[in-house]
Amino acid sequence: MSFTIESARSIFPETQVKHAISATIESFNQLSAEDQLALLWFAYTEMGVTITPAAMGAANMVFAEKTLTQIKQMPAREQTQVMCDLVNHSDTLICRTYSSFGTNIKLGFWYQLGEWMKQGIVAPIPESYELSPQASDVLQAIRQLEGGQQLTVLQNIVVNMGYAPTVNTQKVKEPVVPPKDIAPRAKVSIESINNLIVLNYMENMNAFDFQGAVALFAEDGALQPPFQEPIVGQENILAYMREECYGLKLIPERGVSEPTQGEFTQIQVTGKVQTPWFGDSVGINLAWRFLLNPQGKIFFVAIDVLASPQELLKMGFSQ
Ligand code: EQ3
Repeated sequence: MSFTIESARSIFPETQVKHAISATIESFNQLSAEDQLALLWFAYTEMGVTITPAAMGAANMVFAEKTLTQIKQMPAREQTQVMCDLVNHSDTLICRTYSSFGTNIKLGFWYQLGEWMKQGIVAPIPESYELSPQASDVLQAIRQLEGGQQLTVLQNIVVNMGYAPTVNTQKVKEPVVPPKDIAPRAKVSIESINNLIVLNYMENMNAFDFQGAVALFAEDGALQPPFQEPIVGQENILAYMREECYGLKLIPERGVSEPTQGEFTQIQVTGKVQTPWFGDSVGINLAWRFLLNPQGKIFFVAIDVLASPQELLKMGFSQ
């Protein structure tokens, strides 16, 4: 019996616990726009992590400059309205433009607004703003998440804001960077894993050699990012990587490899990823679940954000 992308999604089922992250995002989405904005402000200022300004360079903010300047020049009430529109997914020009941005530009957009809110250039959240009891519960739930998970919640919320019409959405492309030279590529080693495809995947991703990484996939292979549907086919995976993966640092640590049905091999690796936003100060706990086909190509890889070091232990990995 062979695998389909659908059946591949359930390899190593213990990694896919019903996640505190999805539950928190679901309850966040039930709140009013004002509560959402205020809660994000409180959560963000409490988290105690600082964004490295260099990340703004990686985000290629030039695409968002016009919209940001437009917001900067608005009266305070309109600025608040724009922010509420983004949260409410209203069909406005700014919401449509925002939706066309890649993840990094969206994060940079809010980072800039946040900075301007601190400086009083953009309407701030009033210090005396009282969250509703429901919003306070969601804030409490965010506080209880581990650092990397809190960032994942923030990122997911920010990425889903705006208004995306279902047809004809023109995506703003992130810059395409040439792969680093072979020499400075760092060799990756993973405890208990010597599979070259998996090791090359990590090395190519860290060198931003996305063409090299995609060549390791089967033509109809798939990559499933956290909390998303699988992206199928080499061309789509390449477009995704060029848009979303520049600046990521993959730090795989250990893994298990086992043969499975139809001469496929399943390999689970745990480790961390660092994002350009926080440099090496924050590592997000991750698992990669690879399924290699009989030709040794990646038929499927899912990336899951892990809950906590405890969850790693539950999966049989020691810290
Ligand atoms: C202004 C303020 C504070 C208040 C206002 O009311 C509302 C908002 C939204 C505000 C602003 C909030 C801001 C500035 C939030 C910024 C959040 C940031 C920078 C979050 C960054 C998170 C990054 C994460 C979680 C990155 C995770 C990366 C992963 C999981 C990568 C996985 C991958 C691997 C490892 C692969 O092998 C393949 C590719 C893939 C990408 C899937």
